[in-house]
This record gives sequence, structure tokens and C-alpha cells, in this order.
Amino acid sequence: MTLRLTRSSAPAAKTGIVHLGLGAFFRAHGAVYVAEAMARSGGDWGILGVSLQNPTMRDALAPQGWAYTALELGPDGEIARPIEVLTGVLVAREGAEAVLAAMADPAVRIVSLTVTEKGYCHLPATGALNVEHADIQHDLTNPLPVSAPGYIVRALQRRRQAGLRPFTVLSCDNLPNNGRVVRGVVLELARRIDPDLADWIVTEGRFPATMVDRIVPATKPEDMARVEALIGAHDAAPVVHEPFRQWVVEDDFVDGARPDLGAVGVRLVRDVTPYEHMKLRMLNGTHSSLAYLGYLAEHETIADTVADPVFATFVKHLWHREIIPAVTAPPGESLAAYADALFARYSNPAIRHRTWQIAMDGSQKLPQRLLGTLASNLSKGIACPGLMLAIAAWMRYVGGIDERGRPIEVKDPLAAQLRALSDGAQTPADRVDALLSVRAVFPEELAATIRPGITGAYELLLRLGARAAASLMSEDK
Ligand code: CS2
Repeated sequence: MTLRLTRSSAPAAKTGIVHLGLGAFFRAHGAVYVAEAMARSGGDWGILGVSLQNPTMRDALAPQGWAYTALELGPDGEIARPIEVLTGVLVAREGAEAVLAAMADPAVRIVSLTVTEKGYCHLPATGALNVEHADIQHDLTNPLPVSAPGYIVRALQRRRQAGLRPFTVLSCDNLPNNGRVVRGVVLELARRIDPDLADWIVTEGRFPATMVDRIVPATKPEDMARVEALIGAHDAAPVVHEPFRQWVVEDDFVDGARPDLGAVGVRLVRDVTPYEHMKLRMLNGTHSSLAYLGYLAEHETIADTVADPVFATFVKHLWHREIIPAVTAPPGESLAAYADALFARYSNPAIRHRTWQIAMDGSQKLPQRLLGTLASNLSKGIACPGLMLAIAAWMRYVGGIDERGRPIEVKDPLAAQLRALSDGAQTPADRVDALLSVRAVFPEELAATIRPGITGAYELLLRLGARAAASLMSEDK
């Protein structure tokens, strides 16, 4: 019988960070940086994880003393590293009081989050709090919250009442200006609960924006078997990731309190915007485009998709003709070199990142990944056939039937609405119109401008299929 992974020693550091949304990405990215920063420079920055929905992570990690393995998968080899930075995991649905108490602990100076785009309960098209959201409605009147913004507001309320300093709120999700988005939803919710609290957050609170990057596919059974073979023990919750990582953080923390992130390669800057534009538009924009088109063309992973010469050409054209013109390079970066590096990362055959996984939650991702680029180009008169095709592929995908007539399991908070709109339309053009009318995704003016282009791309997809349509788009004209 294989032994269970155990922690090498009791946690040395006390909890200084509470992390909301303890998924694979944060455990393979932020948690690793924080562990390294403490190993390098000390400090009490142990991380208490919070699972907002279900107990799976807590139950997997508890018997191993909160330790887990991060398995780096490079094209030419693998490295397994033990990560021992977690001090515990709480499950919010089982006990909101314990989570709020932890967030209100004076030793906690940072609350970080990876709750995915939809966890901010905002309207993706504008960034404003979605006050109609059922969780926000709940949190407005109930002191024990269910949403991430609700936890932050109620915990800040407790800290203010106790005469404590606020914690820094550190969003690590792929949102444009994630600091401003989380600040906006927190302030709006706080204002409706207690205007004085909102004023205090305005003056004392800090919400640095970040750009996070590392490809971390969902852990699969074969990854668990690989880890077990490598470390000689059973780890119930390992993470797998590519070698590359990047973290750019605005250096704006309450009282300057943070781990020594600069010592371990985190870039601390005054303004993260150029990095975040580059990453969201060049990486996440092409990731989503390849996910919808690749899925429809029956490619299981991103690596499989870019191994297909049609999509390799398509994605390169997308970068050079349609995305780079809409990106301002951060100081010292070459966008062409960044695109080449992305292509190499996507081609890493050891990383099995499913197109289906990336296709998830498209309604929350499209605005910052594709629509901003499109709007910027159209205002400059730059044609965008590739981006139009990617959006048309999303429309085809959320219709719920693949190119061979089989059902697609569409995961999206708007899945039911999108499906109903798609099913209710009589013609392909009506279907495009119906989907373009979803204001949470498409601003009115942009919808009107892109309507002819998207309709053409959608009809092309129906006629030729994703692969041939992508091939046509990439022909040199
Ligand atoms: C991906 C991202 O799942 C997705 O939507 O595009 O998770 C991507 O892998 C990361 O942002 C890379 O840093």
C-alpha cells in the first residue's frame, strides 16, 4: 500500500494571508511565490485557504497536513516540488462565521482571491456590481455572506468596528484591472450596507491590480498517478503546471505589508495596465479563440489544436494582424517575441489543457479577451476576420450542438439564457442577432458595428466547419 503524503514539519509561519477560492491555479502560482518569498526572506505569510462552495479541497488536503505537490511539466522533463505554505482550509458554505473571524484576525494583512470571473458578481460588459445577482441580494441583508464581495465587505466591517487596519485585497483573476473591479464591487456593496464603511474603505483600503500568468490545467487521474510514482506517496490534491510563470503586482499594500515578492521574481510596478492588456489580449484572447474553434474541430487540447497546421497559422495571424495592433508593449517587452513564446508554451505536449476547460464561462471572458481588441481595431479601421470568427465560434459553441450534431456540455452562468436565445432563432442571422443582444456581454454600439462581420463568420462556420473556416481566414491575401 502506498503511504499518504505528509507534511515534513509543522507549519512554521502563522497565517498572514486568507485566500478566497482555493483552486488549482492559485496553488500552482501565488502560493508557490509566497512559499518561496518566506523561504527567502521570512515573515508570517502562511496562507489560510477558503473554498467558497464545496469541501473537496479541504477533505483532500487535511489528512496531508495541508501539504501538496506542484508538478512542473516541461517539454523535456518534470519536477515535483512539495508546497507547504497552507495553514488550513475552511469551507465557507459550512461555516461563514469561521471565515469572517479569520479574515478579521489582526495578523491577517492580505485577502487574495481567485474566484474566477463570475465570482465578482459584476456585469462583465461594464464592471459594475450586478445588484440583481441572487448572492448579492442575499448579502445585502444577511451578515453571514455567500459571495466573495460579501465576505470582503463584512470582514472589513468587523475590522473597522474592532479598530483594526483593513487588509489589502489582492485579486489574482484574469480580469482587466482586477484591482479596480474588485474595489468597485466591494465599494458598491459596502455603500448599500453602511455608507460610513464605504467611506472608510475609500480612504484606508488598498486594491492593487495584478497580472497573473501560468498555464495550470485541471489535475487529471493520470497526473495523480504520475505524482505518486515520482514522490512515492499518494497525494490526493497535486497541481500540474508549465515551467513558465509571471506575476506583476501594483506595489500598493495597506501599510506596505506584504511578503518579499520582489525577491522571488514578482515584478512590483506602479501601473499594471500594459502587462495586463498584453496578457489578456495576447494569451487569453487566443486561448479562448483556439478553445472554441479547436473544440468544434474536435481537438481535445490546446497543444493538439496548435499541432494542427491550420490552427498554427490561424493563431499566428491572429496575433500579428489583429491583436498586436491593439496592444501597447509594456516597457522593455517585444510583442513579437511574446507571441513566439506563447506559441512555444501552447505547443508543450506535456500540458494537456482541454479546449473544453478553457471554453467554460465564455460570457464572462469574451469582453476582456476579445471584444476590447475588436473595438480598438475597428475604431482604427483594422479588419478583424479572425476575431470575428472566434466570436462566431463561441456562438456556435453555446448553441450546444457540435458540428456532428452531438450535444456539448456548455458550462457558463448564462448557459440557459444563451441556449434559449439560440434555439428560439429561425435563421443563422437571427441567431447572431439574438446573441448579440445579450447586454451583459456586448455593449449596444459594438454589437451594431460587428453584426455584419459576425453574421458572415457564423454563416461561414455553418457552411464549412471550424477547421476549413479558420483555414480560409488565414489565407494570405
Ligand atoms: C485560460 C486561463 O482557462 C482559461 O480560460 O485561458 O486559465 C490561462 O491558462 C491562464 O490565464 C494562463 O495564465
